[in-house]
Amino acid sequence: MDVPTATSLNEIYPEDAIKSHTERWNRLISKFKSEYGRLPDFVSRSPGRVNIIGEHIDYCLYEVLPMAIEADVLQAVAVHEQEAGPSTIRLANVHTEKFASKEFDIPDTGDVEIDPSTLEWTNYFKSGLKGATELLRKTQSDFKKSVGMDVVADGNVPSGGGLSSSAAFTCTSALSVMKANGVDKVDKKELVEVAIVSERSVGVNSGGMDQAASVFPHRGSALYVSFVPELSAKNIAFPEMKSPLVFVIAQSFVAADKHTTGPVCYNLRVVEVTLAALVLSKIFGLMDLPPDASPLGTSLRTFHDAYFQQKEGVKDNYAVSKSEYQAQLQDLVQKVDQYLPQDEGYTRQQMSEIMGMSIPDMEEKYMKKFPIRAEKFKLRQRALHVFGEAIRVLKFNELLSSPPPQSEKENEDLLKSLGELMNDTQESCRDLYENSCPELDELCQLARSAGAYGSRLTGAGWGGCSVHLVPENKVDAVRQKWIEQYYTKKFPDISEDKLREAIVVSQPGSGSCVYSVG
Ligand code: NG1
Ligand code: MG
Repeated sequence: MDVPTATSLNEIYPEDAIKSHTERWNRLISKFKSEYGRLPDFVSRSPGRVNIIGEHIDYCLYEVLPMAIEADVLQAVAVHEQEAGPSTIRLANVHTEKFASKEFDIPDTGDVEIDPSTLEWTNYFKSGLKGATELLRKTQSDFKKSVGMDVVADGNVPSGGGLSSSAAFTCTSALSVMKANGVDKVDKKELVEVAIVSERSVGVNSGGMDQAASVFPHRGSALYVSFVPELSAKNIAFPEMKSPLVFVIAQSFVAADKHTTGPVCYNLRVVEVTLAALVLSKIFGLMDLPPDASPLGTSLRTFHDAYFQQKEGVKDNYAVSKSEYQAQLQDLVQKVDQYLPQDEGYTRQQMSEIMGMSIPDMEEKYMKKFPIRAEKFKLRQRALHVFGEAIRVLKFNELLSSPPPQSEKENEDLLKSLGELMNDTQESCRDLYENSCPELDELCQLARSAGAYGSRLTGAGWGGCSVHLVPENKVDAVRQKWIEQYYTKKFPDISEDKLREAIVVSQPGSGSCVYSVG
């Protein structure tokens, strides 16, 4: 399955949005001309995403259900003639005020340095470049380094807001580099795999949901993403319904700073769930878990499959039926409840004793790439969230994939059931995974009180965005409530523009593509 080539914006955006995107694309091309004195060879694009359900479980290798949004990252690219010596990459951005132009050389080795301690927009280009280079080396034996390129980027996915501007940027960059180096047919799965690994070099041990959601989707569908036995994605068309599914995204305008150390830290959660997998596998006397594609090489999913294969004699746990799989997860929730009883968390000492691994070895293996300061690790709560959330994704997908409702009552029931699952996720994020914040809780509360079926944070949390399933005829009421009770209270000087940016009704958008210019 290759990344599609578009020849008109109609193939990318919904009809009512073509006009504003045409203006954007024109601005991008003029900026390119004024910056480099020529037309680009092509434009690559990849969208942001909103995660409908399945939070913080992608890096545990459990299925997730995001959808692409319309907002995206565009890169207009002109390819340099191949010459001896270093290749030069020139990067400019339509939003010069925020993102200053940069230029760097790719040395003869072909490898660029990325300093994850600086939060620099061009790092995300470099990470896409790095990933694409590695892939090109694998597929073309004589490939050494990328050609030079002139690039102008434009993104309208809000950054730091849980809509995955970073993955949109990394995917677009990797796509640009592959295209610039003569790969005409870029395989979607390869692109996603490259972008997942690349993004980890920028400072977060992330899972693969965002990159999959940026590349694979078809317009009008949510995406059911699986990570085992290998990465795969299934487009789930929204059912035809009298009262359709309407997802509203609301920003909290609390900047989510995932990079900070301390308890509000993405990387700490990744360490906690990895250690939970190791501790559980020791408790159940499993043989060593095979390494997997999760950020630290061991995941709850791998523990899960090993448990049922080694203890219960299941031959191939990927092949069990959906209901069996759900029952297993339910069983694991009970196991955690029983075998990981400590509410206050586990110390390094305790974990090292259970795992039979010295503290320095444990730190070297799991806490070195991104140092962790925490003293207690809440294995119980984190594992309970992960297994519970994996069940909710299964249930949500089952509801979406069942035959469309035939009566108003069925329609209403379906929306309510979907909403309840979203509400349960929010509760679990707030209480077990502790990745919500008072502002996100408040946005959810307000939406529900104005008629939303379900409300939850989306993305990493600790700020950023929330997503709400809202009856079509209540969207205005919900919006009004937020404006009165949240936005204008918290930000008395908020502008009309900012408010428009804050609340967006989102239809599922289409994934990455390349547009040939001229
Ligand atoms: P955000 O913060 O929304 O980009 C992050 C991770 C995802 C996933 C979610 C939580 C990155 C690039 N992405 O998303 O992989 O783990 O948090 O579900 O960090
Ligand atoms: Mg991100």
